[in-house]
Amino acid sequence: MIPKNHPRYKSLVLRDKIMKAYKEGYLSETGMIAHGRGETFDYLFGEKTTEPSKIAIKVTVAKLFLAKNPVISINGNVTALVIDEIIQLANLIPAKIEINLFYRTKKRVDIIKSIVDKKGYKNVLGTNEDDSLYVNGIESPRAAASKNGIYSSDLVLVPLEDGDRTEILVDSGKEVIAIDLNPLSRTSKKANITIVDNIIRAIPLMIKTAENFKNYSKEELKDIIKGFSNENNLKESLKCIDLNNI
Ligand code: PTJ
Repeated sequence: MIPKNHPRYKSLVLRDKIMKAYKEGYLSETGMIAHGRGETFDYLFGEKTTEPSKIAIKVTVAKLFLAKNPVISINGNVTALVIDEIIQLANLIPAKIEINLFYRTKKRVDIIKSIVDKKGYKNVLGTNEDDSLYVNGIESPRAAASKNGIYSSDLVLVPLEDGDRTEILVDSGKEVIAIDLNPLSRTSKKANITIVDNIIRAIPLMIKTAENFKNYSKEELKDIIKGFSNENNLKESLKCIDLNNI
């Protein structure tokens, strides 16, 4: 039981969710390490959504509405921390949800599928190996994707993705949007758009933004996207790490 008056209460609650997900068998061992790395960067950003991230979120939501077949990719960490919000966002856009695991095992896929099913979302993709095709014809588990989901998508939202897979997806001509607290990661640099923020804040803000943008015309959405540069946005994100304020 975490005492509510603990100064790091929110952070401890997240750790608890990560630990429980590991014990339930759907979060990978390295998912715990990844969470720790995320925590470090979150500290450096003052545990708040920065101005560059707010811009990246607006551009992302506009792109999600403009995409023909947008897919949100989920893994162990995403399921443990924000599965309700992911389902809400997917329904709002609408976008598909695909289970896409770096350390893929049938057991982990089945547990995540049953969690998503129990939430009332019935069409989660990426659960059936036979339905998988290889992006760009690269016969590696890194390139496996479901036929009606990531394989045929024009836009993939990847909260917490590995660099190799991001590269494969970008090289196949898909628009790749990452959420990654590390602005220096290969994923952050390779993605077309990177939201440098904690998924626990980024996804709820995306939902709010989607509610605001849902009646916008295509022209209005295109205006929001104009002039965005991921390279510049990452540089601006790095400037938000102000060591003098720590
Ligand atoms: O469930 P699986 O098998 O797909 O595995 C998932 C992990 C995350 C273990 C796998 O994709 C992996 O190894 O990822 P990396 O290469 O460690 O990258 C994870 C990135 O996510 C790191 O740059 C972290 O800083 C960042 N990160 C961690 N927690 C969060 C985060 N970014 C946003 N929000 C977080 N809560």
